[in-house]
Amino acid sequence: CMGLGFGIAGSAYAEKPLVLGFSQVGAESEWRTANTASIKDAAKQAGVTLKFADAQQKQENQVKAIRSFIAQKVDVIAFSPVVESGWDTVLGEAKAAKIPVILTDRAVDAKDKSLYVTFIGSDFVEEGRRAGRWLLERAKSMPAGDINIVELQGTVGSAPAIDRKSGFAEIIAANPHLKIIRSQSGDFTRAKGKEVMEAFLKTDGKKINVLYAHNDDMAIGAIQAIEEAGLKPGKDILVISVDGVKGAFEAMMAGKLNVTVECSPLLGPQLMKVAKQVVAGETVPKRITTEESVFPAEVAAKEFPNRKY
Ligand code: GZL
Repeated sequence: CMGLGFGIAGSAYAEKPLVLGFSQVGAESEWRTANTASIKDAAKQAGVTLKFADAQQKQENQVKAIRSFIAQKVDVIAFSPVVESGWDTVLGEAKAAKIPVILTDRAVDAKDKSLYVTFIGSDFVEEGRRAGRWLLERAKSMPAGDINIVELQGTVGSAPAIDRKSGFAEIIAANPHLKIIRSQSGDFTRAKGKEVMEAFLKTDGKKINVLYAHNDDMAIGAIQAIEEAGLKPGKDILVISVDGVKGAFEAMMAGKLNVTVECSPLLGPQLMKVAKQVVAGETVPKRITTEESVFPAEVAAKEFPNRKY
């Protein structure tokens, strides 16, 4: 009795593959490209039909993509919101269409928590605290007097930029000599990170002791600017960043970056597992936090062969 989903052995019921609509921020950094690869590979492994849209870091493109997933009646929607706010309307449309939404990587500031089923991602405030704790410790062996810090922020309004800034500031407040003298967004890209660091060097060059960059790509861009200004990154100006991408390990092995705080982009497998649980009507935790560590330059060479992104 083919087609009835049971009967002769071997005609096992072919489960209809789950259809997942994913709206990605863009392709702005090494982290992002690794995150995209993880999601696409995991979908293939899990037999999930993935509809993938790249928003080129524009919120309106993410809203359009989510609306198109709703129109296509996908089983589940997932996305990494480029900024925290402005999602309530479109998430309300997904809820009205009875399509569950999973947040990955970045959070939204929606008051109504029923607009999404769960948020899978890092604790960005803790990442900022880890960067701050490294500097607090390092400051103990630096010359007395003020330690001037310049900060390259991530995309304005994004959860990682807001949270990495606040976590870092919270920790360094313990040492009044640690002063953030300039802070500006480099939009998480190498190009912008270099451009903003050039401006910092022009106005405050010799005074700068430390750079805190919210991601490795901006740090790598800034390292080029520091070298072009005739200074030694990692020595004349300490460089602290976040993500832990291969480029950061290469910079640390070259002595140009002092520490990177890991932020794992490998969220694909967890996303597919949770998407299947959600569609199967299972309850999942409202918040799933990725486990991460900190990699100072001293361990870079040993750790590098283990890196997956
Ligand atoms: C963090 C992620 C950030 C990375 C950047 O989870 O949202 O966006 O730190 C990326 O590299 O561009």
